[in-house]
Amino acid sequence: MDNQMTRRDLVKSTLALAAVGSIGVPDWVLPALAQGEVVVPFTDWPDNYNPTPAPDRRTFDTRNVTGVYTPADKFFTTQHLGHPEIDGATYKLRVSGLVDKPLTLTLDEIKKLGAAKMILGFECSGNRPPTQGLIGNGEWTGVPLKTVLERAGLKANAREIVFFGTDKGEEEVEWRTSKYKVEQQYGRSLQRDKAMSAEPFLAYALNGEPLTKHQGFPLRLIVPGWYGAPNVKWLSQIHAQEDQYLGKFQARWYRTLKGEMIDGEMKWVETAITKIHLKSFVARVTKNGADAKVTGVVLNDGTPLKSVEVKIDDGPWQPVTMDPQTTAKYGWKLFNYTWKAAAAGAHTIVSRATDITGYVQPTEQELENKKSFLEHNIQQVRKVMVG
Ligand SMILES: Nc1nc2c(c(=O)[nH]1)N[C@H]1C(S)=C(S)[C@@H](COP(=O)(O)O)O[C@H]1N2
Ligand SMILES: [Mo]
Repeated sequence: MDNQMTRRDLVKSTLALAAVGSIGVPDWVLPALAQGEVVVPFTDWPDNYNPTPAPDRRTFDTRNVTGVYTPADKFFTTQHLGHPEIDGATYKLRVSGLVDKPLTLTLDEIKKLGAAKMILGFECSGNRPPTQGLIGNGEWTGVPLKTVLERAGLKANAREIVFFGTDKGEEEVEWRTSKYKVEQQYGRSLQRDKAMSAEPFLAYALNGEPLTKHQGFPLRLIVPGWYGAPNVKWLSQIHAQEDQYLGKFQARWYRTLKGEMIDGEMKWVETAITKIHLKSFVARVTKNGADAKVTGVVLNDGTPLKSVEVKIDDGPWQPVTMDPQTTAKYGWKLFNYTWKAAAAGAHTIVSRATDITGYVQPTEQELENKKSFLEHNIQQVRKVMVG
């Protein structure tokens, strides 16, 4: 499957959708154990692990990873202001602000603009060891954002494109002497060039089915290769403006604080959460006879990989075998490694990925000066107990 949303693909996938509907996306299968195969437990996994810690939160049990399509009811879900219920029949997307032609589009009108498909994964920027459960991957269908923005016609001074969700919440007003709150929507923005680039799209389906309420029904923004925060769910309005958008979730939340030594002095640098930092982790280990099978996940911003390696205890780094079914540019990549003669007892397994620019997933020590927990892509040392 092609990952780029070219006009040709658009036409092709529209036709394919019309012909076969949602058929074609294989069903999810839980990892099956072969005769004699047993799961090797992780001793660093939390005893009280609960994949659904609250009605509006769900993590994906990464130990069950098997392939490309995370089913909707297993896809992680997280949001700040609860789940709005939207009626698809009366839903409208507004495109407003510095545009030649403000638009109001129904869901049907949006669907008629395109049905491009892309296999992609993303994680919440807060996703981290030991469980790494704020991650998912699937086939998304939608309309290139560019198509909608071109239709509205961005004015020359439209420098910032803001995306508002339907979800609202009270925010305390700062710089006021008495406590006071106002209700605001979840909002995120993209700079004009990024918004008009080929890849961001407005998704209305996951794995061939309409988005569920949790995933942002009926429409959400997807920015391929970026962390989850910009993927605005329950999208109700796209607003073009000249000024930078300084809403809470854009300008105050989702920041990384990292120290950099400059001329012997620590400088504190704050950066915005955008592209997914190269990450790999061991997700599952099983044993059959003497040998163990290690399965892991790699996710990044789409930069091609150079290598993925694993290390058992203090042994040498060893190359893994990449799963030939997980090759989509922005999708997660799965890997396997055969751990020969895995002896009974406690062991550690760590993986590290390197991309073609030479960037190597950092060790925990190398990320020591990153003081906030977002973008935590360390080489995760997994602890296991072989029976
Ligand atoms: N409208 C809206 N969109 C949102 C959010 C939100 O709170 N409201 N949370 C963001 C964050 S932080 C993440 S990680 C992803 C999670 O997407 P998912 O629930 O489909 O996994 O949605 C993003 N989009
Ligand atoms: Mo997130």
